Amino acid sequence: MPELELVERAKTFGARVALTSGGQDHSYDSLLSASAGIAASLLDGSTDLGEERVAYLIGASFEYTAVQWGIWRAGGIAVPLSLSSADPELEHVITDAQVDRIIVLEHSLEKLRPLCDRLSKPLLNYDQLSSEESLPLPDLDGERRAMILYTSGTTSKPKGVVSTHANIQAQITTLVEAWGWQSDDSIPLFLPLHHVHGIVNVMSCGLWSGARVDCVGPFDATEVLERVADRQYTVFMAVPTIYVKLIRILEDADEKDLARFTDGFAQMRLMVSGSAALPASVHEQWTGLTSQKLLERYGMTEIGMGLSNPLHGERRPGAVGQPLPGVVIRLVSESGEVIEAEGEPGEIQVRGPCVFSEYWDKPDVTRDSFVDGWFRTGDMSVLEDGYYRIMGRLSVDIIKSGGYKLSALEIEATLLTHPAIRECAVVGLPDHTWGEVVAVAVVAAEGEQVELPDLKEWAASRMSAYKIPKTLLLLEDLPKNAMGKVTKPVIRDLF
Ligand code: MLC
Ligand code: AMP
Repeated sequence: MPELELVERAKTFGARVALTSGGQDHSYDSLLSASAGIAASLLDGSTDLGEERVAYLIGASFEYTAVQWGIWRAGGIAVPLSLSSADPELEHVITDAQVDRIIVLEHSLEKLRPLCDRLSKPLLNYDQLSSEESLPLPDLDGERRAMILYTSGTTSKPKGVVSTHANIQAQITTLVEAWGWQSDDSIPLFLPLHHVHGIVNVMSCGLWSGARVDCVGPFDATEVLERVADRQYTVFMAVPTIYVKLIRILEDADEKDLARFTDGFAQMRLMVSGSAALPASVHEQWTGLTSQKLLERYGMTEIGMGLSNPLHGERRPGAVGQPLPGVVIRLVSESGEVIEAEGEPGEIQVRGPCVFSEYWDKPDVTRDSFVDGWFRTGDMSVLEDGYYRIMGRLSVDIIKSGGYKLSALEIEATLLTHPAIRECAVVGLPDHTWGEVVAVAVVAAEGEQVELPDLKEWAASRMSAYKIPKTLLLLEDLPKNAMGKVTKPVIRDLF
């Protein structure tokens, strides 16, 4: 019985370089043997992990991929943890997904030990995982659940998005086809590996194709630019914030460096932007500097990628193009009518093999997220001259900052545990670099003071840095509407 197609394909790429990590090239053969060793070690004599949830906190590296493939090959569900999470956020994922074991590299053991001890979860050291033994691995069909990614929504705490192997394969193959991935491609990986952008679009598409994925580490503009100047890459994928940050550096660079960097970008065959709206002005500035026309696409953890500008043909600034192969899209009006005409806005709803199977352990939320088999994205869009344009989200409580999706409700719930805060409302303010930045309006408790620097310090051990409010407004009362609900658009205008 064959293994996953991703793994079967890797066998045909053999000695080619799969990943560059820690200054070393690693072949597809070594990825296969390391992941088989990890699978055998996790199985520890059993024949199938039977969808056991195994979490791991590992940065982009050969080891990350070996662990992900090892869990998959042993029949488990991979639960990647975020390197930027604070302990309460890690605890939520570990307990919500009912994770049984957690894998880390040696240097992260101490960081996770207290939490794992408190939760009575075994913490495994990668170095001690590998087994030389070659065991028969279980048969996996496409419907087996493969991965849980946590994403914020309109519920307070992040929900686990469950994808099957068939979902992930569909998410990969649609992009390989649409964007012409080839085995001679080479791509830098500097995005976080607990979200689809880094995991599917960059890493898995690259490995599916026999290409080279260069694990750069957390985004460092200077490091990335030097590697680009070395003409190491054919494909580049990033969120809009990264393009804004790179533009700033290119504009300040001296003539010689500017030429090195822009030549490196100009010779690539494809540069993609997504995860948040790419302002048309940034699109045009990038073309002016590098002569590359960015390809903007639209996606979501629950569906992988849904809409894309074309590889060949017009890449329209401010638009996200058309449905990817195998993805079916419709727009639905507020009153539930399917919109047929151009120019009329509606909610994007999606069908297709790429659409996730369920929210982990949340059957009611899963049911409410679908209508007649269509997944409701909560994003508004309009079709104009054959291309979709994203207009924004239905909920004011969803914020996108630096490409991360944040729940205002989750941040509020944490801030409300601060003893000096009586009431608060979190909103996203438009920002050129970050897309949106988190801002909070606070009503202090009787006789208390709330100041931003103290609040930031207090929040640092409770939430990821990108969720921490960057702006604070003290109010006597939060503005409410006639129904007694906090009026966030009004609050946003007060900043
Ligand atoms: C960090 N900072 C922020 C911030 N994030 N300030 C405002 N808003 C934010 N969101 C501040 C820090 O506090 C710090 O401040 C300074 O910026 C540098 O922090 P950093 O963490 O070093 O930032 P940097 O490395 O530059 O991070 C930027 C980034 C990162 C763009 C590389 O945010 C990132 O990797 N984003 C990608 C997220 C992603 O992959 N999303 C995809 C989700 S999947 P100070 O004062 O301490 O210096 C999805 C589906 C799809 O969306 O369609 O793809
Ligand atoms: P996530 O839940 O992190 O996967 O984020 C998915 C959300 O990112 C979508 O629902 C959109 O709101 C947003 N998004 C992704 N790509 C784009 C894009 N090109 N333009 C605007 N918004 C986008």
